[in-house]
Amino acid sequence: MVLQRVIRAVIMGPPGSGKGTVSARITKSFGLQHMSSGDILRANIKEKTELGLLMKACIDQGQLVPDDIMSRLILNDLRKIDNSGWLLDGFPRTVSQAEALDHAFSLDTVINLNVPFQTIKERLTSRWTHIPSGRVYNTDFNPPKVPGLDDVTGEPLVQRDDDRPETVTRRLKSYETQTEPVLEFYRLTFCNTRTMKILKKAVFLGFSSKGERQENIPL
Ligand code: G5P
Ligand code: MG
Repeated sequence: MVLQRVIRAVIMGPPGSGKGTVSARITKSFGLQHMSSGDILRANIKEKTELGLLMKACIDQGQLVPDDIMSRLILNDLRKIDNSGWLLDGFPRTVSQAEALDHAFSLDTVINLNVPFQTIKERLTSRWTHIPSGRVYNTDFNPPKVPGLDDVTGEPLVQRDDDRPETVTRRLKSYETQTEPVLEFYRLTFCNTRTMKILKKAVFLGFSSKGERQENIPL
């Protein structure tokens, strides 16, 4: 029996940077489950669940959903697919969410999409979405086969309520103030893990943790 390694990863980047688009490609290539916090919230809004009704105004105004609600929602869903590899898109978005995830699961990697804000604004004005599946199109970059219709189901595509220019500006602002610090959180977390690996290897090879030759140890 071949044991497959379970990969757990996060994809980050400003609103409209291409997280959904890139995730679809990565999850297909690596056989991972794609979990998008935004898609989960939009499905709740569409189904008019209690959560969806409560959160709609928040999302439409470009504000973040409260941390405790979001962390509980995503961590519960992740526990249900505990044995599978997954790629998280849109979560965590604050340091508090990153800490909650860190307590529950250990990550293999964090991918960051770095796209200039002006490019994002242009992309979002021409984005069309199939809400039930989360599939995204762009009239310039990847248009649907039939204009206005989803390639798989043939159902109508819509423009997201939070893609209005003034809401996009608010989402980008919230990204700068609340989500960019998460990148620093991961830089420090991964840097510490890497340091621990170096130290463990140093001890294994007979070097002291302060040994001068640490830089020679292959990582
Ligand atoms: P979402 O749904 O997580 P955002 O704002 O993080 O929303 P969004 O808008 O879904 O991110 P994306 O997934 O990063 O963007 O980008 P995309 O849809 O794949 O691509 C954007 C466009 O660019 C598309 O038209 C695509 O075709 C095109 N494109 C992609 N790649 C390229 C490329 O390489 N070249 C070109 N030319 N075009 C390309 O969250 C929504 C709301 O839910 C709440 C918040 O209110 C949030 O605002 N929320 C949370 N609140 C609190 N905590 C959380 N963890 C939350 N998660 C969601
Ligand atoms: Mg998305």
